[in-house]
Amino acid sequence: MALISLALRHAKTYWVFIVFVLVLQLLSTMALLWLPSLNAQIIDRGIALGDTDFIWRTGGIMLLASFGQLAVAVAAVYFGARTAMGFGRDLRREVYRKVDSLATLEATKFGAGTLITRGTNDVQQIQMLVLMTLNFMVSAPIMMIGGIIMALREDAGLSWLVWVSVSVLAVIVGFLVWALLPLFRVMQDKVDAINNVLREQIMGIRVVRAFVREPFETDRYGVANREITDVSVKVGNIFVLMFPVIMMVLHLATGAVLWFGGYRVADGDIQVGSLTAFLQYLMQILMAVMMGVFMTMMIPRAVVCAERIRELLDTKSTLSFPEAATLETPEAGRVVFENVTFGFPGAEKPVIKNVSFAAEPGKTTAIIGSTGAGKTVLLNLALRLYDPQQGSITVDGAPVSELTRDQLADTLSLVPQRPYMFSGTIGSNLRFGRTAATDEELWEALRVAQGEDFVRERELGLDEPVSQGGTSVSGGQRQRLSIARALVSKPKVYLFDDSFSALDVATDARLRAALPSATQGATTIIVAQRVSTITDADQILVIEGGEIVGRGTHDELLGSNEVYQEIVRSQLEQAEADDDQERIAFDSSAGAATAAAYGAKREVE
Ligand code: DCP
Ligand code: MG
Repeated sequence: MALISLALRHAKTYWVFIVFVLVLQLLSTMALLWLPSLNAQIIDRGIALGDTDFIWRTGGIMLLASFGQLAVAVAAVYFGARTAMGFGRDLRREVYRKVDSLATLEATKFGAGTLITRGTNDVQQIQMLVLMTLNFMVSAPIMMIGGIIMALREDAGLSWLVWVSVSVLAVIVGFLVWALLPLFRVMQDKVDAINNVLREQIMGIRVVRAFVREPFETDRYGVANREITDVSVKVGNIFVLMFPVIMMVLHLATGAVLWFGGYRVADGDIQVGSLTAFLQYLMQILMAVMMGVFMTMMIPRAVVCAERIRELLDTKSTLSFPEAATLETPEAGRVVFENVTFGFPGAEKPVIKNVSFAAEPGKTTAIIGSTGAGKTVLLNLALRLYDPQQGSITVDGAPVSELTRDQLADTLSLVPQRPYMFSGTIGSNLRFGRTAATDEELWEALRVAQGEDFVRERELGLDEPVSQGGTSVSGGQRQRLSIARALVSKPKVYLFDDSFSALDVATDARLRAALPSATQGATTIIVAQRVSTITDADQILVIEGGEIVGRGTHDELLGSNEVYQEIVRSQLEQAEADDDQERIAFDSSAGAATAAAYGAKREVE
């Protein structure tokens, strides 16, 4: 049913083509049905009576009919193919748009592997079926019914042969198709499985190598591969049966026609020409049955694919974005969280609990907390990767849920914890948020992000190719490029998710010194691991288990907040343990304060 509804929806676009193809197929089939009877006339009238004129005339007509049929058939196939490919393209586009609109949550639920299979292989299966339908849907039934009528006109006495052979063929083939059906469903799932394993392994290849897990991963792939092989072999076995069986029925039918027909010719019931025509019609009928079978064989697989595509298309994105802008795009970028609570679907406890804060334009708001505290989730909520269950998130008073995607993208820019680069060049990646940016602007952003030097060192500079995922640059370089990318897009709100962790302390300091002039009055929210990164922030939020357990400036928190003191102390101890020398370098500005706090904490103990 999914198949029919998908097909009908798209048939609207192509109905002119479809009708045209069907008419062409009709003409072609009628020509094919006409030819054997002309042939019979040549034999029975022309040859039997020695009428050469008649032979020439009828032969000429047959020649014309053949060429006409050829031309019409070619045209039908050509337009049929165009229609089917166009249909495939539309469906692929629809799937792509859907995937694009899915919230991260739903996309993760499906998994990348199956989303890719559905958008490619599944669509292709349906596209194939559409092509076959256009080619055979009209011609097969007409050929069959027309063939039967014509055959009976030639010799009604042999009609039982038609019924017997058609029924035998239909029963056998029907049984085989019935056996194939469940296998096709399994097959498509296995294609998903193998895609998933392969994808994961390519993505995680470094880890696999590092842990020498190749044998294990190879086994995993082996299992998936064997499973798909097993199913394919089963399908293959059935196919292997199918063709000999069909051929056998065809040959038996031919033999029977000649055998029984021979007697009838000998008895003078029919003429030789009629018998020849009858044989040709029977072949056409059985061919039509075979074409029908090919189609029915494709249907089960296409139905499975259609259901899978339907399932995807029917998935309502939990996030809907307004189509047209109803609110002004925020100008200042004041981000306000009010009593925000968020939990992942199915999880017992919320990950963010009752969080309220305001991040002011021109100021830096820092978020610090242990790993798993909910810092990344908090930033993702502002970006609207998820919607909170309770509370509101606004920018300049406008709820983020009422801003269009473009407005959101113009307003907020995220430097993710794990930066991602797209295949292309350094320049194309930096222009991701604003394609119109000039080279000069890119260099300026790189300068601020402390990435200028290493890009200058590259032979091609901004045109240096970057591989998918950014694996051709180092982690720290990727992080700097990602920071530069955010700077290029010039948003009102910058969200840095632990973006300075891969930088050494000195570079970190230089970057933070350069940032304020580059971000020019924008709101900056920084998630950080190192206390030294955020000592001069206007406001620091200490977050623990999804809750804000402290807020204030560095000095305020040092005096009053135990969690913060604990973080500072542990980092200082770490630095001390590393090396006294390094402790001095730990952070020139925060060092004194940190040491003081450490002393204070010691006194308390
Ligand atoms: N979480 C989840 N499902 C996700 C993402 C996160 O269940 N798709 C959970 C795991 C964590 C909690 O949410 O317990 C908070 O995750 P965060 O990514 O927000 O944690 P942090 O960013 O604070 O940690 P880190 O400092 O390690 O980046
Ligand atoms: Mg995080």
